[in-house]
Amino acid sequence: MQFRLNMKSKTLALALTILCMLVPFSMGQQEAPSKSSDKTDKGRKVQKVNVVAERFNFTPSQIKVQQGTLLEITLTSDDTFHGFRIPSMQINQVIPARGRGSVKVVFDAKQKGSFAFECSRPCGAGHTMMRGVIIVE
Ligand SMILES: [Cu+2]
Repeated sequence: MQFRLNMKSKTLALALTILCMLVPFSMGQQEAPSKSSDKTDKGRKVQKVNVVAERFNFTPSQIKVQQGTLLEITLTSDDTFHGFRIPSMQINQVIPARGRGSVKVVFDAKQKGSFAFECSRPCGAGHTMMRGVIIVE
């Protein structure tokens, strides 16, 4: 009788030991797949900048931003209609003439590098010189 009981409790102890070893292992495995899905804009750093366009420049013409930031550019004109184009990003917006409001462009600074922008609306003799750059570092 005592021998059989001993055997049973030994088996039970062994089973418990195995279970204790398996539980943390399987819990660790369950946590792994949920990591890649947090791609919302919540928690993204946002940087706002006001840029003024006038014949024939943008002020500021150089904007620095940290990689991973959402850059919100509010554009106004100090004279006529201009344009704001970032050729590498398929961004192109009309900047309304002075007194007609502003336009907002959101630039997602995903990659490091220099991203040139330029006026996309013929505005006079110096139109082609009207450009600037966003530097993502
Ligand atoms: Cu122009």
